[in-house]
Amino acid sequence: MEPLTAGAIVVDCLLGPGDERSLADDVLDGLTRPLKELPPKHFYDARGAELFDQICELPEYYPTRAERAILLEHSDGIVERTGAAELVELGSGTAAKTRLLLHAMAKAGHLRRYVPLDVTEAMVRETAEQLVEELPGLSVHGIVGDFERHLAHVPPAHDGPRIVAFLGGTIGNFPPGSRRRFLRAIARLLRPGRDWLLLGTDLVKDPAVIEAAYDDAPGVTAEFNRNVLEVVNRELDADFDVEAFEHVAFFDREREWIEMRLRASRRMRVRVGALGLDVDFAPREELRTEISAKFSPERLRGDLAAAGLDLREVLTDPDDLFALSLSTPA
Ligand code: SAH
Ligand code: AVI
Repeated sequence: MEPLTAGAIVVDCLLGPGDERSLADDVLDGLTRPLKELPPKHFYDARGAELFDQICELPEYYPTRAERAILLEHSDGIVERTGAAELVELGSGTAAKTRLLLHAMAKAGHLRRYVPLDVTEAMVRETAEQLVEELPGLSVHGIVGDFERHLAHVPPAHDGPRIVAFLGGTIGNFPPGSRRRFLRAIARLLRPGRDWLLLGTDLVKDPAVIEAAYDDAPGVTAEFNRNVLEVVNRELDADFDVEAFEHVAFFDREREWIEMRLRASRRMRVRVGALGLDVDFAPREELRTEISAKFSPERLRGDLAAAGLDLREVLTDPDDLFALSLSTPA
């Protein structure tokens, strides 16, 4: 176990230059299916991360504001209930909301270590540097990695209790089976009787409100969506005509998730040079780029139970838009 030195930063980089393999596999797998699909983790290059930040500021995109409101109201209570000395965060991004929790931990006098894990290296490094400046006594062990492949690299816990946080509703970006499998993998990181999962989930609500959040008037989400094609062009030497794809977002009432798709405006043949692959699009053919599941209390409880987790507390914002839940290993 590494010593905890206040102000120290360690960053493990698990995504080497050869990691475009993961994108190559996903493109080969996803673009040769009858319903073409790409996993959402490829949105987040530097431009994608910047666009996501802009999305979080949009009036239509309520999840960030609602989750922040919950943390503003309840961070002290979460820290008191859990006694957490460490915070591990999956898909940490800029840790904008996480700061509220870290400050509450510092105020309670038990903040020791923050472990952010994200695919975007610059965000992990910049966040680590800002936080050790901001919070004297904190050490940061950052991980640049894929939370689906690299959970085993989360360092062992020190003495005190720890929270594993998965915020923003990112759990909703998994399809149902993988979602439960992933929650089970998180549960294995938690020591019974000591550690907690803090999970952010967007709640089921009026479909019009959800659809507006994923199809904002200025078109930022549309640009975020199309950016994944820029990533494939750059990383895999492809020739997508990015502007020829239209942003589509619709709420699937039966599955209770929103889907983002990119619709080809005309017939197209796209060359993916690095794979020697030609991909044909029929006019109006769609490529699914993201699902974002919305949760009812039953879905939340069911998913957690299936992963061996006991739901202990659910906190919501005043408008009941979003939920933060605390769970422990069953
Ligand atoms: N937690 C932040 C950011 C959410 S955006 C918030 O609540 O605002 C989703 C974040 O998860 C991005 O920072 C993205 O880079 C990261 N991410 C997406 N897929 C990932 C994966 N497979 N492994 C690690 N990080 C991932
Ligand atoms: C990161 N994730 C939870 C966001 C979401 O709402 O599903 C990503 C996003 N997609 C479009 N807008 C934001």
